[in-house]
Amino acid sequence: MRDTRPPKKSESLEIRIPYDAKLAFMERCRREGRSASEALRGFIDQQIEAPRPRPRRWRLAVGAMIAAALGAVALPSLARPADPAHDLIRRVAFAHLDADHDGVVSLDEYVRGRP
Ligand SMILES: [Ca+2]
Repeated sequence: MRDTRPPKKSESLEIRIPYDAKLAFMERCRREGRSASEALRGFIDQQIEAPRPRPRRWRLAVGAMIAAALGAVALPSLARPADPAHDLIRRVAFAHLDADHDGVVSLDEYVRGRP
């Protein structure tokens, strides 16, 4: 017989983020009527289920031309697949900058949010 119950939530994950980013994230979760745990579990599930982006050939070609033109080794950084941890950090950093949580970082928010 197949067990159809959802897997037990036995593991925890601790992250360190700026205080303002935590407050902004918690406020957004509150407005959306969900807990921070629910939001983060949803994000993690999306990252696990999402197909990994494949680099397009033209990107590799452009990367190779730039690397050749500059005499640099640009190709490895252009071909690097998206990292879920970096994506989370970018989202938290964006939430930190987007003070009024409208999904857009204005010039004022950008300037105020810079260290
Ligand atoms: Ca904003």
